[in-house]
Amino acid sequence: MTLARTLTIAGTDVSGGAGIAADLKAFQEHETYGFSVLTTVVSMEPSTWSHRVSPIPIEDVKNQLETALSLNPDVIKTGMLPSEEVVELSKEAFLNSNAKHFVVDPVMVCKGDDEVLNPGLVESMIENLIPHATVVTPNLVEAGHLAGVKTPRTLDEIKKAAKLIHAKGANNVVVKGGTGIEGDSAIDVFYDGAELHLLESKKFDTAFNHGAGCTFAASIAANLANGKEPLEAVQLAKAFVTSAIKNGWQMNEHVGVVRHGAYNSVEKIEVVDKVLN
Ligand code: PXL
Repeated sequence: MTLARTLTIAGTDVSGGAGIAADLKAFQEHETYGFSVLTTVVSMEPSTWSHRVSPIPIEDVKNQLETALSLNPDVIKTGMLPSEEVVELSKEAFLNSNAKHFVVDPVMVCKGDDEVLNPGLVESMIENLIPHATVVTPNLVEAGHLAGVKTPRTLDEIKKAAKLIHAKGANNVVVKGGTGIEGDSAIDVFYDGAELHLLESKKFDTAFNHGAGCTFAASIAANLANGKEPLEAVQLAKAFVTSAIKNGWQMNEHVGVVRHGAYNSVEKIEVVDKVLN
């Protein structure tokens, strides 16, 4: 039996909530074969949890990409890319591969920090990644930067931003409104160039959602690798990440992480708990 091959080009977050750890856990939950090219190391100072971001030397990124392409990914996903050069290398990797889909999570900041990792990155992503993306998955801040507008805050502004990003060449856009819009629902907006679709879930009263964005994009990538069409891939990923957020848990006083495998495991665990207690 063969598995669909899903490659992530991303950073490592030591907590295991976001970054390549999130991607590989999500890939596994979808029964795709996950592998990775590491671009950046993100560690946190234990008492303040301020992020320290160290790019991997460019030769090592090139070497990993060479190996990864020789392993024939079916879908390539990007996460944290620390420089314009790595953005360009990621585009070339996709174009030189036989991958059918390219999922671009346009990571610009880590949660809690609002400074863009590197100012040239936004333009470089617009030029190099967006035109090739099967799906691009910005949060509200990223959507504002990619669309060239102020951070969208209302449903109308989000819809406009999705259309502007689509106009820059993405095949499909899903703007993660998440809990950022007023009301009881966490709403994401999907646009395929023809129709707008709203993806709604309940808002959960939790701060333990570190890694939600990476997990969502990785789930989309895996669903595409398993043959789903983009809209269905995104709808299934919304259910997957909603369960991961609902079951998020606190790791220390600074960070609570999503439970990447909750969609597949929690119901079973609840049933087993009931039988054993
Ligand atoms: O959630 C964005 C993100 C992506 N990738 C890595 C990260 C973070 C945020 O902390 O550390 C490696």
